[in-house]
Amino acid sequence: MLLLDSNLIAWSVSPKRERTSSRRWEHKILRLRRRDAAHQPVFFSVQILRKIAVVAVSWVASAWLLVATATAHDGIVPELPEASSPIMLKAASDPLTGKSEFRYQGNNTPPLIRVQPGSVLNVEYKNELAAQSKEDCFGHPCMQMTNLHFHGLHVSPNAPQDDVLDMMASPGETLHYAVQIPTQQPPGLYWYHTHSHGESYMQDLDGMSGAIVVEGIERYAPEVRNMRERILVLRNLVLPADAAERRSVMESVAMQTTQCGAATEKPEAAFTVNGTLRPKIDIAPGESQFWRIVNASPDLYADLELDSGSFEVVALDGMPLAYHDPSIRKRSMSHVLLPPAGRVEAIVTGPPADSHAALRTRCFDTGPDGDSNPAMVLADIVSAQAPNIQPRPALGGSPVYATFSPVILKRVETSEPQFVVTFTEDKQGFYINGQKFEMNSGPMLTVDVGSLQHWRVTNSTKEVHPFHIHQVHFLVYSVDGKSVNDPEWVDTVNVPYGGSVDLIMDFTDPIIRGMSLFHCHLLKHEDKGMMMAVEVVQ
Ligand SMILES: [Cu+2]
Repeated sequence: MLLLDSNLIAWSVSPKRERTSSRRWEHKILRLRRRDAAHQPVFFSVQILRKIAVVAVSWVASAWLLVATATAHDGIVPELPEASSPIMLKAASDPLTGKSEFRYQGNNTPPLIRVQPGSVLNVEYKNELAAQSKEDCFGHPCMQMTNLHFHGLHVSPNAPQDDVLDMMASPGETLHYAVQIPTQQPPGLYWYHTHSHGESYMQDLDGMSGAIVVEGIERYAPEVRNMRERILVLRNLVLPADAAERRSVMESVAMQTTQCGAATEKPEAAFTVNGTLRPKIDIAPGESQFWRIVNASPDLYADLELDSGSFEVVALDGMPLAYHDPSIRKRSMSHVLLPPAGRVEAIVTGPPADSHAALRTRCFDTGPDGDSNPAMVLADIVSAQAPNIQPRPALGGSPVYATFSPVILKRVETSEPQFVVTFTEDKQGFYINGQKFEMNSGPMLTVDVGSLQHWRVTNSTKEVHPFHIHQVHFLVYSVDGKSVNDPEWVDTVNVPYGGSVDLIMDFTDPIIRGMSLFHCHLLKHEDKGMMMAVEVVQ
């Protein structure tokens, strides 16, 4: 079981305050909607502006394509700017395209945030988005509200920590986060992204996301200390509307043009890696590198594969494989499925020089009602000189292990589910157990702190949905009623269409008390209602 420090338990907020604050949030929506109604001429001019913006965007896309193509010829994947607490991050609108973006130290590349377990992550997050959005969120101009979610961190769901219900900034407002990273936080790759219900998709698509590394994975996989580390953030490049440009982008990533899986719609996006289309990753023949990959796409699955061999996986969704079982240090995987929000951390070995290897995503079958998710190349692997690596400093202390007794796990697995999540959808929206999330929705259920629970997630639709819950990891031990060979602790899992997954939810951590949200991580579905809250109580 976990060793817990009671000093870390803080920031408890009563459910009553949550609801009051949610109402405050609704007032903000009303205020914004009224503003639209009161200023119809302004709204009209936004429509015109949007048309101008489309022309401008198309021009920018062409210009960008040239840059991207140039990148594909010369470009090694860019390294990301780094940030550590305290961090001043801004949300801003690109004046030309109207797209939302993060700004950090005057740059619009979202930084990689590094945190130490046991430290406080202070982020001042200022909403400087244009008051009137040029972007469309499901038939309305986007509301331009924003906040941050610290995906996967085992931290309090209450303000000023990982709270996406109470903490919401309108343009001009600033949020002050003070996130207490537990000393026993599994070290690994996490990520931050905005979580404003109704516009999460658009903001994430615009690139409002970034990687978080909780330091100390060397405690579980000592060999990675001496390896070159690569942080790779996958995002979408929406395919241009112009047929020739569209074809050009598709060809540049060798995108599959035949139908992939049961989905019949055309592909809508290509993957970028650290903001570039098909960059090169340099590695010396035989060199081992430590790749830490986050799928920050709002809707694409990455079924990652290397031409040159397997991934020696050390961690999934930030969770070292050894964390729950010290006997497992790493696992060799020929391909790794990352649903939107998923992460993998793996050792990759450089292929022989001039072997023309690539990092690819395979075709992923999203189901007859799903979006096209074709195979494509993410990055080329090119030969480099062996680098001179300075080993990273080792963090003091020995690794924390959270091992549950196999007898207890078996008992939970074989019990009837304590809660069943059923995903459904129709033309009006997306539902969990027949309900659509609203900001004033109370919790759908209450669970006790200290419990392990058997949850079943059933997908009654004809497309896949990735299930995610804030603040906790869960063990995926059964898919479509069949036991999984190598059960894994993750925070996001694909639920097959017409199928189900059985999970052991870990609510044992007393830090996590309050309202935890669970939702589909296809963010359009979340925005359209496929989200609910569980209240974790003492
Ligand atoms: Cu979904």
